[in-house]
Amino acid sequence: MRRKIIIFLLCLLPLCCFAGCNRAKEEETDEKLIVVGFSQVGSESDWRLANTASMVSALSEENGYHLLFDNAKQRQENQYLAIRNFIQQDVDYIVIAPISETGWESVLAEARAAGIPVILVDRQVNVEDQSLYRSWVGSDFYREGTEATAWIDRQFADRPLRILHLQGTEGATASLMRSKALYDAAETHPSWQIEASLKGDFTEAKGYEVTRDFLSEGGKFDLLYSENDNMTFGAMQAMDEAGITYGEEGTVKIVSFDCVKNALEECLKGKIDLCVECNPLHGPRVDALIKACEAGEELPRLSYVEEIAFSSDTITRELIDSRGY
Ligand code: GZL
Repeated sequence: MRRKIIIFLLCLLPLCCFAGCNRAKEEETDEKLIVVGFSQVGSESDWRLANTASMVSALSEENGYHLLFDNAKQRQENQYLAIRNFIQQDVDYIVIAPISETGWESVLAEARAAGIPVILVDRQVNVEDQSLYRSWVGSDFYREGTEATAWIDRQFADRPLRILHLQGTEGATASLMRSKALYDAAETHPSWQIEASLKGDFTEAKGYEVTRDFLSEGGKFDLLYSENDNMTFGAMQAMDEAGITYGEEGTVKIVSFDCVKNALEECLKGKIDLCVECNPLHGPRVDALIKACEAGEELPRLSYVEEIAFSSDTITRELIDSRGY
């Protein structure tokens, strides 16, 4: 019996070696892949979908990555869970699109204690200890806001102006800064009256609901300042239902942020008067930051993406067709 067992085992030997080599080869191949855990805010807007697509495309196996992706569904506690899971899996890098600025000290300290570099994209985090993350790439949201208020000033100067303000997710840098730009401009334009600042959470559904309720309570406004395109789409539906016209020929002017494709189409139709771009294509920048880190280079603390604005008289079909999102 022993002899048979030995012969049987000898027959298995090449298979084990192959499997072992094969495993070693896989490990060797896997060793070449940089493992990245990415905690994404959610899928609340067209902008977010474009941001996710850019990150997934850049952090691909072809580019040398093994990506672990988590969608937090707009809940910060889900981001905490995902990051701790990435730490347990001992990933090489953690990338976070933080839903809001506060509440990050503990989980970022855990990543640092585990020796895992953290890169932030899009919104920022408000932490004393700057060593809790290596680098951030995103937009200058306050500049986006001043781009919008400068346009409003050119259109209305010091004429009386009633503004309806739709705010994005509470505590998100994009909302905090776009709101601050509006409030600062209203300070220097006494004839501008912010009728209400309503919380739309960057979603179309909420943008519709809060605008519909404002109108049904007799609210009036001459300009909609909406902190993202999806809330704008919701507000447009509420205005349609209330028989309120908007855009170039309408009674209400619309200023919107993001410049997602559907918003630029509405701008081309003259329905949205100003679209302020917020560039979601962070993937290639994060890829470059990680590769620089791998090469032992010092990372820039902040990297701002380039952005512009389009009005209904500057947008063209060619521009829309030429854009990456
Ligand atoms: C901006 C980003 C915002 C977008 C919204 O960088 O944080 O979140 O403006 C998205 O569309 O939901």
